[in-house]
Amino acid sequence: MTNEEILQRIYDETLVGNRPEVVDLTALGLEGGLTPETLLFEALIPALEEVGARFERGDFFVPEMLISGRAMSAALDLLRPLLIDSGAEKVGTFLMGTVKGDVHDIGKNLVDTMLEGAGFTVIDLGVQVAPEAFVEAIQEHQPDIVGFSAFLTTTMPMFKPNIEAIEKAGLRDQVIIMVGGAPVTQEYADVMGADGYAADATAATRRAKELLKERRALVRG
Ligand code: B1M
Repeated sequence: MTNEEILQRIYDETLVGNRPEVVDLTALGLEGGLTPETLLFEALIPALEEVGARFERGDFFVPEMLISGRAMSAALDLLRPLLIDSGAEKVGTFLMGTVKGDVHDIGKNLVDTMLEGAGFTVIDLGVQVAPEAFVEAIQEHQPDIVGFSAFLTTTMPMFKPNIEAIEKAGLRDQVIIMVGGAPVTQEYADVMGADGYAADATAATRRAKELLKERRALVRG
């Protein structure tokens, strides 16, 4: 099979949620010299975008979305060590979580992976994270940055109560707050009072490093 054919088959099998096949093909692609980035951006992510489009059209339902998501997550497990193994110097601690009411985690996990690859220590609180849980974790881990992911228009308003809870606990000055997720925009992040926003995992890593650099320069005076 050529690499082109492998990518096409990963796309097709992710679309129908054939997890064992997606895992085998991903391994085959890596053996054939495809990079983790190519596998992600040219096969796996486009397949999930198509799943979303079919769901919107009413051609797919929640179970189809679920099995495609599981196939993607299994491939991501295979790619994660390769994306992280960059030997990057430790730059800071990033506390991450998907907001309350939202169970999507694939995109968040990908952001985690890219951050770890760039040298961040990531503490991930998982999905459906309540404002109080973020506050407790900040007190416990003293992260440099706190990141909220939201993937639904109905859950992105949770950024506000999260930020308010952090303010109420007197911790707002201690942390940089970043937000992201498919429906989120820079304008929305600004209105919510976040310090930073990014559209995807690569941009999130870049923005996190920039914000940290700005903060450290400010502290040094
Ligand atoms: Co859901 N879902 N889903 N879903 N799902 C979407 C998000 C949707 C867009 C599909 C659609 O209609 N086209 C739609 C949301 C519409 C909206 O509100 N605008 C939707 C819906 C409606 C729902 C339900 C309500 C369906 C229902 O029950 N009727 C339900 C909600 C459940 C809940 O959370 N309460 C639901 C459930 C599910 C599953 C559980 C079946 C499954 C999730 C599996 C899982 O995550 N473990 C699922 C899936 C798989 C999807 C789609 C198909 C794929 C999501 C994905 O993983 N994308 C999705 C359609 C789509 O995205 N086009 C859809 C790939 C991922 C790499 O991209 O998530 O965008 P993304 O992550 C990016 C960026 O967002 C960014 O970087 C990531 C990596 O590049 N990013 C950050 C993320 N976090 C960041 C944080 C940052 C910065 C950047 O800083 C802190």
